Amino acid sequence: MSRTLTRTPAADRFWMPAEFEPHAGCWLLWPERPDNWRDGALPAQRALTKVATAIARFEPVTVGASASHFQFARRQLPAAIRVVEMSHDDCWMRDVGPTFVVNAGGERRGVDWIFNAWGGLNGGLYFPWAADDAVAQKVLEIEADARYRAPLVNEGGAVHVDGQGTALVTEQCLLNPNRNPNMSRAAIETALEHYLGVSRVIWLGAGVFNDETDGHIDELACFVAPGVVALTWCDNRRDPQYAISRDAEVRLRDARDARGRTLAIIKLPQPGPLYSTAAEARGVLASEYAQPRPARTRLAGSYVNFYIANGGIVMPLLDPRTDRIAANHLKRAFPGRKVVGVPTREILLGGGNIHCITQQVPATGGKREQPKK
Ligand code: KQY
Repeated sequence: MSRTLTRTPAADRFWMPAEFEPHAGCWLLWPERPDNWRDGALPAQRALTKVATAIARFEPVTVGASASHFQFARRQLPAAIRVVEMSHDDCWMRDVGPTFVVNAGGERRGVDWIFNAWGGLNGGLYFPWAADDAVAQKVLEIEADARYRAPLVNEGGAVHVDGQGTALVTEQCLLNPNRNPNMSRAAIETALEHYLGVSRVIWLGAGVFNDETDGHIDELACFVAPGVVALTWCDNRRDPQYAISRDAEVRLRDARDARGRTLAIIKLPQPGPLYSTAAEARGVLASEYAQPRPARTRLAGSYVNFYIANGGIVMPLLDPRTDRIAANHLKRAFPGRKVVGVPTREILLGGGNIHCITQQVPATGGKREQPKK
C-alpha cells in the first residue's frame, strides 16, 4: 500500500526532478468523453495511441482506461504498452496524475495536488471531477510510491522545473481566483517551495492565447536544460499571442534561476493560428456537464507542449508551415535525443497536447544531487 505522508517533500529533502532527467516510464489516460472529444472520442483515441506508441520506443508506457473502455483500449494499443483499469473524468494525466519528487538517495514519492477541473464551478471545464482527483493516488498505489496530499489546487501542467531549484509558472494560472482564492502570491510561492523543493519561482504573465486552462506554463514555456528555456513565439504584432510572448521574453531575460544564472531562450514558432472547423465542432456532443466547443474557436496550439522521453522527444505536428522549423529547434536543443513528430490536432481540439496527456515517472536507484538553497 502507498503511504500518505504528513510532512512536505522539502522538509523530507525531496524535490521535483526535471523532465529531461532519466525516467522509469510514462503514464497516460484513455480519452473517452463524447462531450469533449468529437465522434465518440475515436479520433482522439487514435492520436493518443500514436503518442503512446512513440513514447514506448523510449521507455515503458502505462495507459489507464475506464472499465467500459478497457477492452477496446487494450486492443488498440500495442502489446508492449501496459493498460490498467482506472476511472477518470478525462484524459489529462499531466494535471490529474502525481507530480513525482525524488531524493539524493534515489528514492521517489508523489505529490497529489487538489484538482478542480481548471477552475471548479468558477470557469472549470467539466463537472464532476472527483474521479480525476483520485487518479494521482491510484497511480501512486500502482507505483508503490508514498504520497503527499498537497493542500493546494494545482495541476502538473501549471509548473515546470529545471531540477536544480527553479520553477517556472504563470500568474494567469497560479494566481487565478478560481484555484486558491485565499492564498497570496507569497503563500503560493511558499507552497511551491515546500511541494516542489524549489528555492526560486520565475513568474511569467499570461499563458498562450485562449488556453482554456487559464494559461498553463506547459503551453507557453519549458526548461530544455538547466539555464535554457523554450518559449512559444509569435512575430505577428496583430496577433494576441505577440504581446504575451514578448512579455514572457522580457521577464525571462530579467530572471535569474536558483543558481543565479541568466536564461538562454529558444523561440518556437506558434503554429497557425489554428481554429476549430464546423465539422470538428459538430462531432462534439452538447452537454450541460462540459463547456461547449463551438466552431471557429482559436486553438491554443503550441510546440512547447512536447514530451521529453529517455533518448527521445515526442512533439506535436500541427501545421505543415511550422512543424519542420519547430522540429529543427528541438533537434538542436536536445542533441542526444531522437525527435519524433506525431499529428495531434485531435488532442488539441480537446484543449491540450502531448505534454498535457503524459506524466513521466522519474527513475529510482541512482544517486542524485540535491538542489542547493
Ligand atoms: O495544459 C495541460 N496540461 C492540460 C490541458 C487540459 C485541457 C482540458 N480540456
